[in-house]
Amino acid sequence: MSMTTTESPIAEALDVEAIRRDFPVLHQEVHGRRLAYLDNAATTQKPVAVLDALRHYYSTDNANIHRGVHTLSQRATEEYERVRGEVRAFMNARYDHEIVYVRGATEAINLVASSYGGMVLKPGDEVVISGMEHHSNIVPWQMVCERTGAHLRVIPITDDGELCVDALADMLSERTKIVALVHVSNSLGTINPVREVVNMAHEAGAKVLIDGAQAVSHMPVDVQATGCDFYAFSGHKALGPTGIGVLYGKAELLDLMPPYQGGGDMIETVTFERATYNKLPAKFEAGTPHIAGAIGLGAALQYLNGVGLDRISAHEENLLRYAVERIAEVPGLRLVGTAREKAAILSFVMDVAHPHDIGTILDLQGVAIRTGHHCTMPLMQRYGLAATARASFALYNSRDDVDALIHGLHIVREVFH
Ligand code: C6P
Repeated sequence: MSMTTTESPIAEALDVEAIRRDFPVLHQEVHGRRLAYLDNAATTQKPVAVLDALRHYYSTDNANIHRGVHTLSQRATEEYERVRGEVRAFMNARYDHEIVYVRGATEAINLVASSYGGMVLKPGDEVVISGMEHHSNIVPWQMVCERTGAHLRVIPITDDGELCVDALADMLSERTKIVALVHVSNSLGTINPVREVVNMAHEAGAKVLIDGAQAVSHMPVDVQATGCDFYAFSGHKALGPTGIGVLYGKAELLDLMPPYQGGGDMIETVTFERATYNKLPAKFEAGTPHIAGAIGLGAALQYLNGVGLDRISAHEENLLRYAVERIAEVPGLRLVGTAREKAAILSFVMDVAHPHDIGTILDLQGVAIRTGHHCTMPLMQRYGLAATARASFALYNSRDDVDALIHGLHIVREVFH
């Protein structure tokens, strides 16, 4: 976003009040105040359509998939696979079998690090990540580097929280095998230039994984346009249930990769001597998956499509502008993360209060935010901080939520000043 005050006309078309009616959890008071839920980067709330899909599945179709000849099993299998096609369309992947169901972004990244990283990395090779990664996109790479003798290198970031693309250019070489980058930073809100990074990495012969945990449900995502090799996201941050997520991988890479886990469904034949593996995507889906979760995720993506990702993105951009403008009224408050391209996530610190105290006082005002290191400890060290307070927005947030946040922050000042 660029920080001007003009409203996008597209966003005006988004009927937030109607959207809010679809989210039952928002209609409650917390400590006697209207709930302002601003912790969407941690997890989003679920619309009735998702709750209904879960209830419907368990009430009418519940069965294990890919196994039974009976009607319920066939129905469950059909639904599970139908949603795979919906996820494919949602991300604009080429084939359904490029969509692997996983538990969430964390598992998706672990799968790629362990399977693809374990397959290609040799001593002296390099994996490149950025200075704003979530622990989920750091630790799996540390683990595979330790196993293979490869090195982990980190693209620095500017004081504003932007990726130093020039530094990346200097870093890339024939030793670089993988670049793993967050699409939208959960702590700073920075939107990274993923297409540019993919092009640069591909020129150097490296593959690229994008951690899309904070992008999906806030902006359109097109894996073919981005050109990335892998893309990871979690259902629960995109209006869907917890315990379900997606790994997109280019078919030719997934085909080459060894399985991540062994068990039922991922095999073709098994003897005590050896096993042969199933074709994609079953090769990566060992055991009974989160069938209901996949069906709930399908309902969530349908809901997002119904509202329109462009409109959601424009709405959140307007909210961010308004929030940035209003938060400047609070004395002694400093924003952490002021990149030019920024999603609706506001991290901040205050001179008078620790982030945890800010979070506690805001909670008493009905305002839910997250405080802490947000699973980005190296990033916090980069800024010399132990923690920030973070307000993160979604499609159902309105200016009333921003006003409640600002009101609460003035109370924080009164209490601690
Ligand atoms: N960030 C937050 O409050 P899982 O836990 O697998 O659903 O998502 C992990 C993850 C990966 N990448 C990014 C950029 C993320 O933001 C997250 C989760 C939450 O910021 C919980 S720490």
